[in-house]
Amino acid sequence: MSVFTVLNPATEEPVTTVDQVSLEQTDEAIARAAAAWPAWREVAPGDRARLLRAFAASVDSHLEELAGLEVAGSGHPVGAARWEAGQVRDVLLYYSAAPERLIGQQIPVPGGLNVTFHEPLGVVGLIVPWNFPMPILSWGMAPALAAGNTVVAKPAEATPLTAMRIGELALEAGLPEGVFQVLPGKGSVVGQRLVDHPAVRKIVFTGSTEVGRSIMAACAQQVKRVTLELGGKSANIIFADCDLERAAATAPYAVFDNAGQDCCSRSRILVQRSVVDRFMALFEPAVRGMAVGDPASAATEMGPLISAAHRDHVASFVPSGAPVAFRGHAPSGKGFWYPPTVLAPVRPDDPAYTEEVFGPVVTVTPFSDEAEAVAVANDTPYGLSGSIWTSDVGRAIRVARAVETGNLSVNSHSSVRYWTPFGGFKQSGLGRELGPDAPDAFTETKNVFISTE
Ligand code: TAP
Repeated sequence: MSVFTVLNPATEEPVTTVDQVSLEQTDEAIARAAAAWPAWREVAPGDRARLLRAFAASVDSHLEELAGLEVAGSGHPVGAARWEAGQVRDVLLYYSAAPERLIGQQIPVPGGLNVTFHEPLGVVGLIVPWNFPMPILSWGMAPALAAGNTVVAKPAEATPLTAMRIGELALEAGLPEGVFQVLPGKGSVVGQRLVDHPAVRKIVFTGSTEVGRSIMAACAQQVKRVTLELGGKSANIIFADCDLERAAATAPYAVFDNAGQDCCSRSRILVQRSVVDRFMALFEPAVRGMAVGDPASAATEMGPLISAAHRDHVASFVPSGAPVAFRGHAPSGKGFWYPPTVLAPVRPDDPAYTEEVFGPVVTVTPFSDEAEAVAVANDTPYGLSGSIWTSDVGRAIRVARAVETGNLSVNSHSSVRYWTPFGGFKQSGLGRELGPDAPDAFTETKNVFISTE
């Protein structure tokens, strides 16, 4: 059996070791999930709702433990980690209302009527990345369970600890054996088997566009349902007529949150030319003032990167001679630290400007007018997120409609709420998660004609 050593990204010290699930064990888990499904789909809606609420309560009473695991195993600042554990509770509670609302339609037709049912799919495979181990797990798990499916989840190899604990909490809360299982292991073994196994009826994948593309191709072999949440290269568009102080003060959090390891990171700041100098003068102290350091400290705003290899990857976007306008600070010594870094002016073919860095590196690019801002924002294969700063309501709506992304905020740096739909345009993904309709994506609509003749 292979074993993975989880490292604390802030200290490089081992946290614990985790036994990796093998191919055979993956097959056994899928068989357990398939065996558990007929009984789970028959649980009365009110009882399924009660079990999900008990699961939420169990998460709630272990928030500090879960947050502590994410601080140690992923390097997330403790304030963020507490919020992430709270998100698991809240998403479970939100979707605990769904079992009693999976209602169909009745459609009068000549000679009778048709009724529709939302039928659960069966076993759902959930593949989770390392950047937000808890929230992204819950976004797939909660609506899939609520809709009457059983779930087999694979956390990222590097960050399995919170998902494994959440799997235990599900059992402690009373979810039957086999309904929700967590399999720590490699993507190439466990993840690939979930994709290839015919008993797994849907894959929910969050991760890189490259792996997402191969998963979509593999799912096509069995016409398997798939939701893809992939990469991003989002724009933070700042017009001259906005509250520039607020835009500059919040811009660091729009890109350096979670050390930039965020698919929604606004890693391209586009600023109207007439206010670029003033924006940079306001942005610089905001970046230098970010509290980067010990994730266990409540005052910390940004922690380390996930691994040494990822730090090397991020650093490769800032070679010597790169146009560094200014930088924040980062601790020296042990830990996978990288300072918040602002690049300007950047060439349009600079990889830091065109590719997803997934680290605390942002570019600043001027634009002349609204049309140019939209064209530049859309000049990317991605389309996940973005922000628009302006005091002109008409412009805010015009630009929001014109920018090809799934999730935008106006005069705010954040746009993700679990009760609103989330997902990408273009190569940022396929399908939507969250929001009131999410359970429907874990069902098939069945249409039945009933003769009255
Ligand atoms: P990936 O390398 O794509 O890994 C994501 C998950 O897929 C991991 O659990 C990984 O396992 C697994 N995996 C790898 N190869 C696989 C295969 N052949 N078959 C099945 N599963 C496989 O991404 P990452 O580096 O962890 O995450 C960063 C990326 O995720 C970024 O591009 C980011 O933008 C994106 N992301 C998107 C969103 C949304 S909601 N759109 C949210 C967060 C992150 P291992 O752990 O073994 O590698």
